[in-house]
Amino acid sequence: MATQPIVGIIMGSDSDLPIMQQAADMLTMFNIPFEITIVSAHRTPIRMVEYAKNASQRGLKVIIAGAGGAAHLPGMVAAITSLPVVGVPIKSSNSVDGWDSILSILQMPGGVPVATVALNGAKNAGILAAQMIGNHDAAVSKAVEAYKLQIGTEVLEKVDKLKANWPNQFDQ
Ligand code: RP5
Repeated sequence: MATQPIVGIIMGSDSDLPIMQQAADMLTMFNIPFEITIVSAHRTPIRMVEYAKNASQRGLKVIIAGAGGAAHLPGMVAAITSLPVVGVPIKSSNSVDGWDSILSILQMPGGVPVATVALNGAKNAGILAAQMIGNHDAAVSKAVEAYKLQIGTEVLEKVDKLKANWPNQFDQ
């Protein structure tokens, strides 16, 4: 039996998938059930409205929305649902330099927040969603804590490697 998804990952196009996959990978790592699909603000506007309207009732707790160029999907979804929306700006084929995607998602009017991560920052979107879920789920919270310790340990291992190669250039 499939587990009820609690995070919804949506993107404007299948061309966003290589980036959005990184959010899915993090949720998988934290053992959080999620769904993933394509919802386009411009090409399937009615589907977008329906998705946003029904998301909470279907049991979702967080929505991660990615889009590029004139990236209206995260903001429009946030306008409709009361769930937290994490926005992922994507440097897509129709994006001039990425700033168009960033600003379309970031510069929301007061009252309609979108938690915007870095350009192509779907990995952090997955982690941020996990942290939100972790507020009410001790196992997820522990998994996020363990992950943070692990990335710190990885840095310290790199410090040791550098130190081994440059023994006289290190004072820490
Ligand atoms: C946006 O347009 C999508 O989110 C995607 O980032 C971009 C390009 O879409 P395709 O032309 O590759 O389908 O709406």
